[in-house]
Amino acid sequence: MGFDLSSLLARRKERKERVKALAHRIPPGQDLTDKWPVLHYGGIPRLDLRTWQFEVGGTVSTPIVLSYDEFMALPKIEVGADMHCVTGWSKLDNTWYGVAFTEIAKMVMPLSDASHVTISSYGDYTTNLPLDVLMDDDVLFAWRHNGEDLTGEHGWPLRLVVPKRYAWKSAKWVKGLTFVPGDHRGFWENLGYHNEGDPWKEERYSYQEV
Ligand SMILES: Nc1nc2c(c(=O)[nH]1)N[C@H]1C(S)=C(S)[C@@H](COP(=O)(O)O)O[C@H]1N2
Ligand SMILES: [Mo]
Repeated sequence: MGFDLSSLLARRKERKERVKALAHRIPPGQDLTDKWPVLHYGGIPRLDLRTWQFEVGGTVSTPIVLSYDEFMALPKIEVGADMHCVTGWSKLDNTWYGVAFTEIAKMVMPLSDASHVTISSYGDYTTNLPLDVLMDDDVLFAWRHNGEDLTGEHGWPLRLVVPKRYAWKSAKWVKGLTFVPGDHRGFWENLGYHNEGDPWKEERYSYQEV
């Protein structure tokens, strides 16, 4: 049998129609993907749940250090969200399961001068966000995606998910948070990426910052 041109054209037409129907959910300059690409700098940290800790400090009333079991015992939520990577792919309709950022904020009680948070990962990655962005009800620390435990490459045992920002702000292998008065750029933010990273404003690179 030869090359099946008509089925190729049919598939292309189908995809074109799907993209058109979902256009309002695909930010400028982004392309729809059905796969789930793996993207990170460096290796996948090897973590042992018996020694794993989640540590929150900085300008808060009550710093905390949680073991894995303590973290898993917190109240859980489910969030449906789209994911946008600055390299150009968008993956729609992800269902995340985990602990809301607001749950952690309630435990530590940020002081009034805590305007930003630095998120740190095992393996030395960091990223930064304003506290008010993190307090959104779709921000969570997740360990399940579409009904399955995350794999190591996608951030197991725990990753941050910030749907309204480019995905480099959604740190994998989260280790802890530092509440800070004032803003301190993280790993990619220091390497030429935008400090805010709103995909709908196409805030990709630091040279766009005013
Ligand atoms: N710790 C850590 N988290 C990270 C990164 C990283 O390099 N290290 N890369 C970010 C980037 S650029 C993206 S697009 C998403 C990708 O998540 P995924 O690999 O689960 O698709 O993870 C983000 N979280
Ligand atoms: Mo990314």
